Amino acid sequence: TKSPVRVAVTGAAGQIGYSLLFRIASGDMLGKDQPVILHLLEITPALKALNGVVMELRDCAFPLLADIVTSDDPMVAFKDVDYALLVGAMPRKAGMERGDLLGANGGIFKPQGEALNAVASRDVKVLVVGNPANTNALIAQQNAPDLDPKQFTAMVRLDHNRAISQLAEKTGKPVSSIQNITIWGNHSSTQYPDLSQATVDGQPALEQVDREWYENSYISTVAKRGAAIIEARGSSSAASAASAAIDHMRDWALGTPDGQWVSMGIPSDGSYGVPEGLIYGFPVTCSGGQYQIVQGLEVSDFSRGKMDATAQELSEERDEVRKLGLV
Ligand code: NAX
Repeated sequence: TKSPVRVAVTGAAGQIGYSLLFRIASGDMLGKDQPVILHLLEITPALKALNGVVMELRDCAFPLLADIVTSDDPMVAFKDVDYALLVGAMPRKAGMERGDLLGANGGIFKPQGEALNAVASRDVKVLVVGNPANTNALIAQQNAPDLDPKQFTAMVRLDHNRAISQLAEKTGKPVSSIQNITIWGNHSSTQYPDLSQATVDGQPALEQVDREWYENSYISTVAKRGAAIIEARGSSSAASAASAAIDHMRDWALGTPDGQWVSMGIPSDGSYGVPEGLIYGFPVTCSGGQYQIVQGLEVSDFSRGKMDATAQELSEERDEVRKLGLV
């Protein structure tokens, strides 16, 4: 049997945590043969609620759950962790400007980046879920100079999965028949869900839906799905966000299926004209615990415009956190 790996989750007493932890502990993320030790980080006032979650985790008697560590100190919670899912963040409150939001999150992701740098496994794989996810990932990364920048990623997988499900619904085909959708850019309303390479049952998706629907309905439905969930459910997406985080980490750690790609927010290496260093959604394949950008895809003028707009937003966010001295 394999020896346990250490998985940190921040914001562990929150809504996403309540779904995510049980899936990690049951083996959905790293495989049904991989024992895990959960390292759960919360702010001090939430430790009591976190203890309740820990009681439930123990009550599941998951065979793969080897141990649980809880703390309100990232230096304790991140000690020797192999994976870190940074979920806890400061939500945007009414009247908050982008600068205020980025500043508040800097107060979380700067010390967490420093703690990962100091105490995590040298091979730690980091996924930032907490919004604004791409720029929070950049802040953590820039404060962890001893780790490889490529170890820091942001979640656009929920958008990717939403894009699959919307196309499946439109074409009346199962989600399993759909391949090679890309979410380019920021996990925000400027994201670009791109169907130009997508296939349904092996046939080009854009030959099966009309262009007008794609440009004027599909893209905004995917980008605004989070708001639609809040409107319907009265709280933000949690189980689907947790499921996407599981998918992101599983594919990164265990690999993507042959001939298929997924979308991950990763540091740009300049591919597709995206400014280097931005944490930007790209099409990637994974194997051996590494991700690679899918190269050589044709980019239409329509795509170029959308890809540049979302890069522009991320550049502005980066300028803002530079001004705040966070990166
Ligand atoms: P909740 O408010 O239910 O939970 C957040 C938890 O984080 C709370 O328990 C809070 O005490 C904790 N927390 C706050 N600061 C912390 C810190 N410094 N260290 C450790 N824990 C801390 O939010 P939830 O619904 O779970 O969402 C979490 C984050 O995910 C939010 O920022 C949200 O915007 C973001 N999302 C990102 C998505 C994505 O696709 N990238 C989609 C879902 C979600 O909206």
